[in-house]
Amino acid sequence: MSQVVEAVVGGDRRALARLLSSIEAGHPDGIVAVEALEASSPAAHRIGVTGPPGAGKSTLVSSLVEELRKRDSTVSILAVDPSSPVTGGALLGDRIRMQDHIDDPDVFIRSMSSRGHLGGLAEAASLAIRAMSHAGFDYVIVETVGVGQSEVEVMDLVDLVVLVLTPGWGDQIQAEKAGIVEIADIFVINKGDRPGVEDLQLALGQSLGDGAGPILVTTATMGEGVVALADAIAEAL
Ligand SMILES: Nc1nc2c(ncn2[C@@H]2O[C@H](COP(=O)(O)OP(=O)(O)OP(=O)(O)O)[C@@H](O)[C@H]2O)c(=O)[nH]1
Ligand SMILES: [Mg+2]
Repeated sequence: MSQVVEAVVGGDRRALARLLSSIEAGHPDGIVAVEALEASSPAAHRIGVTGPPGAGKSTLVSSLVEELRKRDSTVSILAVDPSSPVTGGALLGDRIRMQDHIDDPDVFIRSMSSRGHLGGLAEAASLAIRAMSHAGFDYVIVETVGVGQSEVEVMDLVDLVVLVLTPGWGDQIQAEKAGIVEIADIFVINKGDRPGVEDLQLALGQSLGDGAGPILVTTATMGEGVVALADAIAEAL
């Protein structure tokens, strides 16, 4: 086993951070290390969290991490291209929201932007997710912005997809039928403190039909509904 792999398996977070940097830079050593990691360490549960810009994904992930930590699980988070047109450079916002966990050695946070990825973001994200999945964490949470095809690509790499929507998204849901909605396992209506929750519940129920995953309501800023979300995730896994 190479020194890098040994260090990452041994829980050395700086070694993991360095490995992710070399993956981002497209260094060929990255894939070699990832393959060695996969051969030597068990896989984490991989959860994708996606949805339109500003839906409250990062806030929800932060609350979810808090709940998972209460359940003694270790978590790593990959925020893929977190700078959305609505909140504009939410990378900083993400950091602030994740601040609660910054001193926790059992929570690892990494961001990856689409800028400067010649080989494509999905490819780098894929390797990063594989590396993080075999670095000794119980969960890897991947946050992506949007409901389009590139999100579907990234969400192909996780075990379970949580789609976060907000009241007012009822009409768009009809139009998005072929996108991420089809591959989501759990639906979250966040900003449950806002009007229009019932309308979206109805629209989602109608457009999804029977056999779709649960539709939950959360208010991420208050941590409301997050216990139920963690339960639904555990059940779906
Ligand atoms: N009223 C209300 N606001 C919320 C809730 N959850 C998040 N917000 C707010 O919505 C804004 C966006 O939250 P983020 O968590 O950054 O949303 P995001 O989906 O990660 O945003 P991007 O990554 O930029 O797409 C912030 O101002 C949050 O405080 C909620 O449940 N209710
Ligand atoms: Mg975010």
